[in-house]
Amino acid sequence: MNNNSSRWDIFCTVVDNYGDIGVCWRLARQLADEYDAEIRLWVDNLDRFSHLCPSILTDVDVQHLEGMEIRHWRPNLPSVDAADIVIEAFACELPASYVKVMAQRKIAPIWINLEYLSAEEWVDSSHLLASPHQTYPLKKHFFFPGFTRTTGGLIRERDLLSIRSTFDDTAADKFLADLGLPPREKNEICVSLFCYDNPALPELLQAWADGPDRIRVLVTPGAPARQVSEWFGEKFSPGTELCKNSLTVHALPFLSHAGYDRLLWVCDMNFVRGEDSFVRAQWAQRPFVWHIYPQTENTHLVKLKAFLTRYLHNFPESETVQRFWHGWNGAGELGASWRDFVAIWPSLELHTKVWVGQLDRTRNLADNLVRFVRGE
Ligand code: TRH
Repeated sequence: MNNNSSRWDIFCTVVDNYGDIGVCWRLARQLADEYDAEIRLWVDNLDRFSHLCPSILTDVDVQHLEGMEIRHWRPNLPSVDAADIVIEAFACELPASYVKVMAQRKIAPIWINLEYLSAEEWVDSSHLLASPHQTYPLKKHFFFPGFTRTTGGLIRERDLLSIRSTFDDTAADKFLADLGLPPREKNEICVSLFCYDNPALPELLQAWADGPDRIRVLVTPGAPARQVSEWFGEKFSPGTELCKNSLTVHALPFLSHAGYDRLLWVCDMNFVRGEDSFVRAQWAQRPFVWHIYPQTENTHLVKLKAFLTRYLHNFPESETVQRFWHGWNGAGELGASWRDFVAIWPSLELHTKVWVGQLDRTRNLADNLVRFVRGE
């Protein structure tokens, strides 16, 4: 960034799970690493943050990490000055005292509300809309991540795709060995599993166990590991391996962001969820299946459909993907659709690479934010 002195405050509340802090942490690091931004990251739940970043101290109010200042965001914010750029992640609502300080600055900060990711069409026309504050001479801008050039784009670090392209079989086997896992074998399908509690999972485990293909499933902790444990009727903690007919499952520990990326690169297919893992699965350039964050009144199914429409544009076997993804999201039978889905794996992989090539041509979220701040 030209104006190296730009100071950014990023405010993040952890609503649930890992996505809110996952996105904020990733974005903060990229802005600091690639744009020399001076970052102060405010997080209301350091315990959750420490899952993603074990070096976070959970009992201090101020700490410095990777060139950033991390603040525990408590109900009573200490008196601080306002930054040049203020990001309120996912409408988390800034403390009133902080907004007042923003208004007292000679030059008003650039105030951005970073929104959730959606592929719906209205996002393009809502991106960068502004709303004036009711009391102060401040304006909040709505910044929408997205899949087109007229949105804020997706988080993608500058070197991500080149690092991904040099990740070869040797690197993959080393990654697996470091996790205590056997190397990949040619005649088996390797799958990573990260999802919410999913009523369709037992049916899929059964299809995997009964099917003709050998399947190795690398299971992330939390809901997926719990469900796999129930299905087998066995304890399933990190390091455990369980088998049933064609199916072998391994329980993983919670990985770092870099480790989780590599997991996605190692596997032939990735089951992902929420927002951030869903985006990372795309950068992995492998077929993936999205368990979308469930919302009331099935709003999430509209978002699911919007994404599928974009992703599967011009893909001749789109119906097979639609059927499997809808079944996985409780909007249809999963039934025999696994067999059909796995049968189109080679063409879906090629299609996913083309899709990622297209996404890569849209600028990434951090870059778009910086350009917006510079007025470009
Ligand atoms: O955890 P998520 O479901 O998060 C969210 C929240 O539910 C949030 O409230 C919702 O609004 C949002 O989704 C859409 O899924 P997500 O977004 O994929 O975040 C998971 C994060 O955890 C992501 O940054 C990847 C990271 N992760 C690791 O770093 N290591 C791991 O081993 C795993 C399994 C995940």
